[in-house]
Amino acid sequence: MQLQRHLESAIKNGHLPAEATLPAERELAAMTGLSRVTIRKAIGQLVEDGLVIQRRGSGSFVAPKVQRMEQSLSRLTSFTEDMQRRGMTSSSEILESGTYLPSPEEIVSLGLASGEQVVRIKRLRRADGIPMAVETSSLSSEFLPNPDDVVTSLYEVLSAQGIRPSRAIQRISACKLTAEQADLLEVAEGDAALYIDRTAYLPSGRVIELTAGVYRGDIYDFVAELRSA
Ligand code: 16G
Repeated sequence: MQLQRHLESAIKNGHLPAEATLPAERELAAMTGLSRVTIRKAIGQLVEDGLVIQRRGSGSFVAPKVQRMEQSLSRLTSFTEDMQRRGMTSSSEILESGTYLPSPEEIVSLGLASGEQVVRIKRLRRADGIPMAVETSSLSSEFLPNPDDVVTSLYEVLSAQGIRPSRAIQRISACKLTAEQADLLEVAEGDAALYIDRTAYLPSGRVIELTAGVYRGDIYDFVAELRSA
C-alpha cells in the first residue's frame, strides 16, 4: 500500500509524468526490497484506478493526460469532424463488422422491409491515439452494402453517396464501464461513462443510422444551448 501511495502521489504531482514508463517489476523489487508479488499488487491497483496502463510486451506506463472536451448537442456532426475541429486526428479500430439478419428492434427503428439485412460496425474511436468511445452502428445494407468501406469515418462514406443524415435524436444516460469497455478505453472497470444512442434521419424522414456508444466520462462534457421561447 505504501508503494502504491508513493507511486500515486508521484503521478499526481508530476514527478512521474504522463506516459512515463514505470521501472520493470524486478527493478522495483530491487529498488524497494519488496517482493515481486507485492509490487504486482501495487501496480495492479494503480491500473484499476486508471492511473497506470499495462500493455502486453511493453510494460507499465503512466496513463496519458487527457483534457476534458466540450461537445455541442445542437449540431449534427461526426466524430471525425468533432476531432478535426479540435486539431486532433480521429481513427477507428474496427472491433466487429459485417452484414447480419436484423434484430426486431433494428427492423422497427430502421424501418426495414422484410428480407432486408443490416450492417453493424463496432468501433473503438480514438483521437490522436487516445481512446474516447466505443460505438456500434447499425444501418440498412441498402445504404451501406459493404461495411469494409468504412475505414475511418462513417459519415464520410455516407456523404460520398449523398446520404448524410440531416437530423438526429440523441438520448444520453449514465452508465458504468464493463471490464471489456474499460479495457478498450484504457480506464478502470466501473468508471462512470456516458451511454449515448443516436437515431439519425435522412431529409426524407427515413432512419439511416442507429448508433449506441459509451463515451469516457472523464473526457466528455456534452453541452446544450438553451433559449427562451
Ligand atoms: C458520432 C455520433 C455517431 C456517428 C459518428 C460518425 C455521437 C454521440 N455519435 O460519434 O452516431 O455514427 O459520429 O462519425 O456523437 P464518423 O463519421 O467519424 O464515423
